[in-house]
Amino acid sequence: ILLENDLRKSLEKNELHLFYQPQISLFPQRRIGAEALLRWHRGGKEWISPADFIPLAEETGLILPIGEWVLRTACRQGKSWIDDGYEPFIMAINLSPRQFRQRNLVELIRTILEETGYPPQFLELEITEGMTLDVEAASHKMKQLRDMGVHISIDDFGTGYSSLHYLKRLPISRLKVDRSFVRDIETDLGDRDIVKAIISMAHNLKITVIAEGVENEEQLAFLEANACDEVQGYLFGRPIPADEFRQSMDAQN
Ligand code: G
Ligand code: G
Ligand code: MN
Ligand code: NA
Repeated sequence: ILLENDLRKSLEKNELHLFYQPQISLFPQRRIGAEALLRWHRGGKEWISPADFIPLAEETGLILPIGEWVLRTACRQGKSWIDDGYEPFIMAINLSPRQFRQRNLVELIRTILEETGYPPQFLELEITEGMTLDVEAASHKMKQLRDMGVHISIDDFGTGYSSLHYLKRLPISRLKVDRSFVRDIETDLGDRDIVKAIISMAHNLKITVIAEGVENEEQLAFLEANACDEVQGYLFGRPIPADEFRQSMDAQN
């Protein structure tokens, strides 16, 4: 109860923050995007991971105003970087199942894009596998977003109801290989085979593959050798606040 009330007030008290983590293409190696990751600075004291409050936000419906804040804040931030002369890159935003199912999602996104001036072709919505069970409804919604220029990716790929059927039917730009398959990729033959299979399947469907949770050079070498397109992980950068992210862009140029 306490947590719910606190969470409800987090928005008006400006306790929610977005951190940004770089996404890197491998051929050639360069920054092509950033994932916006939500953080709650509860009471201005402790930092709480979304893993610990998104479930509550989903249950209570608070995910809708919070999710709207995330979308607006990330697009506004992305636009300000573009206005400052940085080359545009993909801004990837996580959508929870309830958010994806919300009736006015397409209109909401259209409004936020217009309001912020953020270019739709640089927006990507990450959705997790489990939420696309109703392929018809999901497909209809994704196509409307796709028609606006917005990209859709499947997050945590491999952990949910992987179905080749929906991959083929949904307009998906990217698969994000879950970091649980990347963690032991140097030693676990099963994981190596799974990652190779995901990459070749995705490429057959003309879908780009990004591997999450890349932490060391050995993992990177395996992914490069197997033609993974892109990577994200601590090896290239942790999620950091917007001002630090900007500094990291300056350092690269
Ligand atoms: O950044 P971290 O590893 O703590 O994120 C934990 C989980 O929270 C991840 O599954 C991530 O997808 C999710 N998450 C991060 N930011 C958001 C957000 O803005 N909205 C939603 N729905 N989930 C998020
Ligand atoms: O579910 P989703 O893929 O959105 O979750 C992304 C989460 O993964 C973020 O919360 C981020 O903090 C975390 N993360 C990003 N890179 C790494 C990494 O290299 N190693 C680990 N262990 N976690 C990572
Ligand atoms: Mn994600
Ligand atoms: Na993930």
